[in-house]
Amino acid sequence: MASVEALERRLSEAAREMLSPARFRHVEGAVHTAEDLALRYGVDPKKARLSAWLHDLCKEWPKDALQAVLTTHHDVVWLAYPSALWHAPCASYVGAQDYGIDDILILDAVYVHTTGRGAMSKLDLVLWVADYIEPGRTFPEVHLARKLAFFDLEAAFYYGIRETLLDLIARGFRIYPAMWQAYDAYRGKQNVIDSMVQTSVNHNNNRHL
Ligand code: DGI
Ligand code: FE
Ligand code: FE
Repeated sequence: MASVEALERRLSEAAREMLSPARFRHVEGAVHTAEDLALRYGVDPKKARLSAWLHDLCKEWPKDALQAVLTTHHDVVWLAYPSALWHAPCASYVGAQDYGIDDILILDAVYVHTTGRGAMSKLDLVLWVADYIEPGRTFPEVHLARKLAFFDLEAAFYYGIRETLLDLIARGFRIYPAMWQAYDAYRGKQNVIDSMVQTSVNHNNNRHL
């Protein structure tokens, strides 16, 4: 692998070229948040930054280009699921092929950054959660997710995957199997979410005493 600094420069330039300004800002936000989470949880911050620069590189590629990458790598299961998911495995293959990334932790984190999986590495969790809570995200659930993220990373991931699943199910979308596995594997974290919610409720009530 080339020097980390050179690789980071190449990836950030590629992201600037391939992505709309708004999406590029999302990626920059994810890079900073991933680094913060990595430092908090003992993950290599350089790997966190590289995986975040790479994660959405293929997000705006045309469908046929994404399909070609997946077909070349004999990874066609994705094609039966919505094309919104394809950019994640594609960015992983492109990272290896075009940018010489050979670190399996980085490539895997990028591969699973949309769906998650049953057994998430710490870097998988850092990237998934950073993508969900980076400063540009404005959906209502993001506030609790941000509180959880620096307290219990797995709980933050579980909260995010559960909210995303609920939303997708409500809209009738097909669910990629790894996402169900992620939900099952981290369900035990529900109690952390419940106590965080309870703490916030108590805190707000006490303010009015
Ligand atoms: O690329 P980003 O917008 O930063 O975020 P992302 O890669 O996490 O999510 C891309 C979209 O994919 C998002 O709208 C949620 C959706 N998604 C995640 N898992 C599944 C899914 N859509 C379907 N239909 N099925 C899934 O399993
Ligand atoms: Fe993405
Ligand atoms: Fe993203």
